Amino acid sequence: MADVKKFTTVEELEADTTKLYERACELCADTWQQRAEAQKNHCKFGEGGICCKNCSMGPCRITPKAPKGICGADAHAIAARNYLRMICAGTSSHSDHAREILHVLHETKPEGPYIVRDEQKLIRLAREWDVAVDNRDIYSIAHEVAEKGLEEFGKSFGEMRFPSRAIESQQAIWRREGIWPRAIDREVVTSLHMTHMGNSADPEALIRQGMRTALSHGWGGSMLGTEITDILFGTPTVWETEGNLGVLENDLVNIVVHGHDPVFSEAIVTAAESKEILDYAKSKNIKGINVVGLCCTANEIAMRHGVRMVGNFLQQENAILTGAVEMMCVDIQCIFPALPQLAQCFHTKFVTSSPIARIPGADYVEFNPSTASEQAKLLVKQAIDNFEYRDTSKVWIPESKQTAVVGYPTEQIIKHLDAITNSHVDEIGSYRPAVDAIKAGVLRGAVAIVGCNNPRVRPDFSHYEIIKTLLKNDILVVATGCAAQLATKTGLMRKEAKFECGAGLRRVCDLMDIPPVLHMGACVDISRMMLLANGIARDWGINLDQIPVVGCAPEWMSEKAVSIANYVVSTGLDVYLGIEPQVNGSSQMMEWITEGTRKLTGGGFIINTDPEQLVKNIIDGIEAKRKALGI
Ligand code: BF8
Ligand code: SF4
Repeated sequence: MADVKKFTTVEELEADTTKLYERACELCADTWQQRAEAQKNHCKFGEGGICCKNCSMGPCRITPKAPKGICGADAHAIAARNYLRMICAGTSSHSDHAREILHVLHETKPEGPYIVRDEQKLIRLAREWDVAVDNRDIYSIAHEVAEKGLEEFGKSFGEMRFPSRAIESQQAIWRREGIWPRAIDREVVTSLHMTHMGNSADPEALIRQGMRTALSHGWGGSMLGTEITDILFGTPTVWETEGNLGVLENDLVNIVVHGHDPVFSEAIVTAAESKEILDYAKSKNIKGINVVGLCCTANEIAMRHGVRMVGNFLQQENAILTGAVEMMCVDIQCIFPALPQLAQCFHTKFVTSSPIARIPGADYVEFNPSTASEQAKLLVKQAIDNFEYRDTSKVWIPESKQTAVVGYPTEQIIKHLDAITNSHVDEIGSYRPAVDAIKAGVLRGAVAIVGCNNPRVRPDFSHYEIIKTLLKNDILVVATGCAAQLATKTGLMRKEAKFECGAGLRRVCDLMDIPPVLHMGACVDISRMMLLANGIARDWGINLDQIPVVGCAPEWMSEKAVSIANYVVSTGLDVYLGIEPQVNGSSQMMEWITEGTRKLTGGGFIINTDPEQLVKNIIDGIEAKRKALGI
């Protein structure tokens, strides 16, 4: 049993990964480490964003000798178009996820399998959207809200609703700059149209459309995903849980749920707890079923059920390599296509469930919300049946795990703030005590640490170093996604992590009874962070670009991250990146992403691939904002 008093260092995490990697080599399994080595001489055109294959006259690659594509597009046009396409893919991923969830809300009924769990939130949203609520059945309200939500994707006229949740000064900026999104699908389609051969070649126009598309994600698709998930499965609350590979159990049936869509993972969790399944397990002499989460699915079910988190993105193969996983069930996004083949080295069953993520070699069980319970029970039974095929000679589960306190959506943060001041609580609540703490300097500011891990840099190292340094400097951290999981598995999400903090932050943790790294959920929940920042600016009475609150994605890798970073800067907040976006083949695009957007909304990127320097940049940035406010 690991000593939970101490933190788990990145070196200790790496020792487990190395041991599992060596076992993979012995078993002839193919892993990301080998593939990253084989891919290490990355294409410079790709890195710079200056390869265009938008038509079959190309591909055209920009060099000093060939500064233009056949059509005449230069490096700036090509890099900007490629960048906008990345934003589209990111926006589409989270938004399509939300669309699926809205359809589930539309199918809710009192007898289930999916029901309305947070009626208050549903009513609040219905009122916000002018849906009648008085003397009405809750499911009838839910279905109309779902329809209204689905309209946000493709409405023919008008514009999106959630941006009007922002403070007025921010809304005015979006209006002034012409980037208030109209509808999610419309912004994505417009972007793809603009980037088709023979259309936009002006980086400014492409960047502005990127911001508008990204806003349809952050203040649209993502926010819908979060709100509707809360309505369906409950708004998260505080849970004690555990994280890292050590949550796999030697004597239990281990099921890993991996991906993002909680509609699937919730059904598996519920099935594994049902009497029918527990009786079935007993009949097979099985001691119990251990469902654990991986990637963002882990965040979703940890903060609603306390389900333990086995790891983040680059640990997905490690989980299988323990040899102790009976079944890995995946839904959508961030799933390595390498997994089915790896699973074949063991007894592990690998199940895909979504037509969005079809992977050769997997068992495909298309998940249908109307038959969710039966399907989930069948899968859990298959995992139980598979236990007897576990080859104990191939099993090695690292011991390392840490406890963590998770589940701090804005509602929970407000509750903790209210508890200290006994302040007036209206429906929205107030961040006033947090604002006062920042003004007084007890807290210097807050940083949202988000995103993936990435073999381009030492995985997890930047997250760990940056979070620890911020805490020492009295800067509160809020975290989502794989960054949140790093905090979980190292122990930084325990309340005891206050001993890593400066005196001011430690006092805040004591007063509020919180850990210094607040778990806000999955990446889709970065929308919660937007509302948090918005609430702070509102209660402070200043603009969003003035508050000492910033975002940081030290090890990002996905197109979702590109889009997220863009909606955050479009919301006026700076974003600190540890990985350079693929536009450096264009000086104009580098200027646009670092300085250009700042002139439009007040937010921009600060890029530094050295984590030690990056955290210095963050602290300097926060102190500069404080100075500008005269505090
Ligand atoms: O959406 S942090 S690796 S798991 S992309 Fe993926 Fe990145 Fe993890 Fe969640 Ni977010
Ligand atoms: Fe080349 Fe222009 Fe075609 Fe791109 S759109 S491949 S730059 S000709």
